[in-house]
Amino acid sequence: MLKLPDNFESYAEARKAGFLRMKDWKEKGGNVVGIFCTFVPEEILRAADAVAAPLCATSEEPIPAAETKLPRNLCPLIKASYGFALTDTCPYFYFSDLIVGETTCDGKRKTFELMNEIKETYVMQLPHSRSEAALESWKGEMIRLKEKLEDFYGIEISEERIKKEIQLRNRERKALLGFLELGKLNPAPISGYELGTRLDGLGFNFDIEDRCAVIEARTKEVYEDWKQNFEGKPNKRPRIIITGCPNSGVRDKIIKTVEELGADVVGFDCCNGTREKVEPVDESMPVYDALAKKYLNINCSVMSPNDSRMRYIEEMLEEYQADGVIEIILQACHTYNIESHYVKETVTNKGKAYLMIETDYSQSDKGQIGTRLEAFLETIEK
Ligand code: BJ8
Repeated sequence: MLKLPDNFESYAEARKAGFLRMKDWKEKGGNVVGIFCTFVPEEILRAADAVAAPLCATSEEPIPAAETKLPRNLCPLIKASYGFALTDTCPYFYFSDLIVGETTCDGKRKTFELMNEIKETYVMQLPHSRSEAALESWKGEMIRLKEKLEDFYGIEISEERIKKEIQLRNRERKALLGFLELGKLNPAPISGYELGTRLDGLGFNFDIEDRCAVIEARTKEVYEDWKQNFEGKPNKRPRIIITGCPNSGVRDKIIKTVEELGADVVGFDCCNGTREKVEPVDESMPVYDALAKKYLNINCSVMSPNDSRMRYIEEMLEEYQADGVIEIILQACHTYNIESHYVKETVTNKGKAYLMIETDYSQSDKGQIGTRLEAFLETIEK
C-alpha cells in the first residue's frame, strides 16, 4: 500500500474534529440541515444559510438498537444511520434543525417515516427515471425544498443567492475532481485509501473555501511528488476501480486489504467518489432548471434505466488504465445488486476483471473477503 502522509487524518478523527466546528456554528446561531444523499441539492441548503450535516453512518455500533424497530435484513447504512438517531448518539443528527431525505431506495424512503417521529424529516420526491416529465417534477421538488426552508427558518431565499452557491459548489466539485483524478496517473501517486478517506473527511469541514484550499494543496503536493519520484517508472501493481454502494463503512475491510495485497485502488465510481462531481451545475441556465438537470443525472442505481453509469464505467476503465473493477454491494441493497449484472457485463466485455462483494458493517466476513480478494488479484496478470 502506498504510504500515508505523516499528518494523515483518519475518518474518525475528521468526524470528531467536525463536532467542535458544528457546536461552534450552532452556538453562533447557525442553521444545520442533516442529509443522507448526494441527490439533495446542497446549494439550496446553503442559500438558507444552513450547513449540510452528512448523516450516512459507517459504524456497526448502533445497528442492534436500530433492529428493535427495523428489519434485520436491511442495508447497514440505513440501520446504522437510523440507530444513531434512535439512540441520540450522533452529534450531527442532534445538531440538525431539520432532516432532508429523498425517495431513493425503498429502505431509506420508509425509514424516513420512522425518523420523522424523532426529528422533522422532509422528504424530496425523487423520480426514478430521466424523462422530460421526471425532469419537470424534479424541478418542482427543487422549488418546494426552497419553500420548505423559507417556511421553516422564516427567511427568503433569492435566486441570486442560489446562483452564488452554485458557483461556489462548482468550484468545489472541480477541486475534488482534480484530487480524485490523481488516480489517472500511472504508476499511482497516492493510495485509494487516502483518496477516499480524505474526501469523506472533508464533508465534516463546513467551510467550502477552506475545503478547496486543503484539497488543492494536497493535490499539488501529490502531483509534484509523482513527477519527481514516480513518473516514467514501470508499474507492476494491478489498478482497480471501486464501484457500487457508498463504501466508507467497509473501507478498511475491502479497500485497505486490496492495497495491502499489492494492488492500487485508483478510481471510485460511487457517491464518495467522482459520481456526483463529474457534472457541474450549468451556470448559464435558470437556477431551478439547472439544479434539476444536474441532480437528475447522478448515476445512482435507483435510476431506471441507468445506462449512463455503464458508459461512465467504460470511460473510467480507459482513463484510469484500470485492470479490474470491484463492486461493493451493501447487504440488501437491491438496486445495486440487480444492476451489478450490467456492470459485470460492461467490465468483462472490455476484457477486464470483475468481482462483486456483498457485505455489511460487521467484521465477521473479513477473513473470507481477504481470501476472495487475493484470488481475484491473482487473475490479473501484469
Ligand atoms: S445517490 S448511492 S447516497 S441513494 S441506502 S441505495 S446502499 S440500500 S446510499 Fe446512496 Fe444517494 Fe444513491 Fe448515492 Fe443501497 Fe443502502 Fe439504499 Fe444506498
